[in-house]
Amino acid sequence: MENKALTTNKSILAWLDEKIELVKPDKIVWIDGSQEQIDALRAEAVSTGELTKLNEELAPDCYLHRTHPNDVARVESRTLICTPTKEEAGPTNNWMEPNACYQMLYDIARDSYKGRTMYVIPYSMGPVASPFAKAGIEVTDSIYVVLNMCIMTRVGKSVLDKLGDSNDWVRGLHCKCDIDEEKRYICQFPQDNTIISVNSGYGGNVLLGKKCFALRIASYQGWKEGWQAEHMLILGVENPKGEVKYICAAFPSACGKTNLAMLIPPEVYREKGYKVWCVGDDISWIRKGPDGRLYAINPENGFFGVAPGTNAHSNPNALAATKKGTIFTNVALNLDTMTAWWEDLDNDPPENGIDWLGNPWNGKTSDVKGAHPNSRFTAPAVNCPCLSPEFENPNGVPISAIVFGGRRAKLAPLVYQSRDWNNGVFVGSIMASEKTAAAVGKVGELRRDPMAMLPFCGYNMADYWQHWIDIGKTLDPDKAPKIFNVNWFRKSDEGKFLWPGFGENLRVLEWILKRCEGEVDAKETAIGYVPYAEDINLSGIEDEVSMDTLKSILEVDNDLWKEEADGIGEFYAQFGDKLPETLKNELDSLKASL
Ligand code: GTP
Ligand code: SPV
Ligand code: MN
Repeated sequence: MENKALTTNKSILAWLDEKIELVKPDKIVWIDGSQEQIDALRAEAVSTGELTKLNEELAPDCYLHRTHPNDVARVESRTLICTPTKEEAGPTNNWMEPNACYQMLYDIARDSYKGRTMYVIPYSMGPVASPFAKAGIEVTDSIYVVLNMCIMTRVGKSVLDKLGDSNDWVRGLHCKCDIDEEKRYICQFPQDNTIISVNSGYGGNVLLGKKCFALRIASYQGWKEGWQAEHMLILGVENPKGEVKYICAAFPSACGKTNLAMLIPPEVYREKGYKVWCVGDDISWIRKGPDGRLYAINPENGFFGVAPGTNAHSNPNALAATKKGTIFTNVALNLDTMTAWWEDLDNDPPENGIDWLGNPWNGKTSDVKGAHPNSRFTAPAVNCPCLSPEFENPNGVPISAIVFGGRRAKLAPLVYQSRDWNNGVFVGSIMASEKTAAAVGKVGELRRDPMAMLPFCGYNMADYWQHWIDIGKTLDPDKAPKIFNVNWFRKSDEGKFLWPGFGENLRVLEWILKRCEGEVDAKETAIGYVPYAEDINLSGIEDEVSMDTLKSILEVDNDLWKEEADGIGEFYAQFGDKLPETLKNELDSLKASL
């Protein structure tokens, strides 16, 4: 199905010629995003076994894919930021000198498309017509990547038409090679607008529009251009008067963004007329609008969500989003119904199944998991029943509150508010969270993950913090979003979650929005403003959460926080002189108040 180039843009064609010369594909296919082309690619992938077609009646246009067992999550240890100097990448990124890195990658990629097809995907991050939107070209030898990109981004000729002859587009080269984990590299070259990913076929490593572009490259672009790319969901809370207020929230990978973004209000809220609208579940691009407020768009067009734990109670909207046109990666397959299954989907695992490794699997008797803990669905945003009417708004939505949060069994209270913008930047910078299956490594270990951006910041984290502080200086304090921190994951000494979470988190969002409107008082503590327990609405969950439990998870334990402050000091120390003075002062004043 070889076809003609979709553009005459010289910078694109010249770059492509070089890449063709390097990887030597048998043929070249430009992706126009048309339904006919997508159908043909699906059929081809099914014929080679790359995809398994699911039950057309129960799961129309849905497919299953299994990646190599050594290739099931992002690999942070092999993700590099290639800036001319190591200092530009900073102490929290892996770094390699760009020329040496290009040489290494070219040696790996050379001739790797022999016998394969090169797919050229022109895509836009953001609605094509949006002034926030940015174009990219991803070249890949994987149909799975093409089909995922067609869900996750806006693909096709309109992107190229908008770009015209411009050189302002992000270059992305993906080569599956042999899925050799010893030669797997995910490399960003921020100064060159370039991404090269080799020897992986998994999600965040290969859907180059997502973490590589929309966060690592875009965070760098935002720094240079005066805006921000963040690992944040965007949701709208509609009150009974029909007013909608928008919140951005940054939680580390697999810490509840998709769940919060699509939450269904508890019954007591639904009865009053509250609604929640999802604008995005993973990435926000944020900039100041003409009225001086911050506006956010979701640069993506779909959801690459964690499957395990998604069910009719925890997240019915996400589940509904996966009912058609969805690609499931590394979940279990029910051979009797030809549908996808994962842990906690329901209490009825397949007897006659195949697990994520491709082995026969009886979910009723087996004690191994059917789906990988980081198995995912790729679902079109339009499928989501609570998708915001503002989803396609080219100018984005105005942000009232920014919320940081992590997974912490102890210490961090259910919610607290920072004193002002700079104190809020401090609160984001000291985030810590227990590691999850979203990245290769030990699950459960606590680590610092500032603004949930540790794996995604395309430049020195100290410069990134200074950028946050500088953005704050441009905002009128009355118009700047208020900054909060939440923790849904406090546990009892027996290891039980103390807060019910999920839909019930709206109770905390309500307090946050009331604070933004100055409608509720708060208690000042050493770390910031904490709710009075009576101000968190427990109506309908009194049996689940006693007043004592609520008080315990709102408590600020100064002794524990003193230890924490020492840990923050150690973390900050690696940034040396680059640590913004503002953050050093914030830490000093935290220590003083403790
Ligand atoms: P990425 O897509 O990796 O960036 O992750 P995400 O932040 O969108 O994570 P997601 O919403 O998919 O959450 C993943 C995990 O968090 C699942 O195991 C959920 O069950 C769990 N989770 C989400 N919200 C809550 C909550 O409010 N309370 C508790 N206890 N668990 C939650
Ligand atoms: C994350 O890990 O934060 C994700 C999934 O959202 S991935 O696209 O693989 O990065
Ligand atoms: Mn994410």
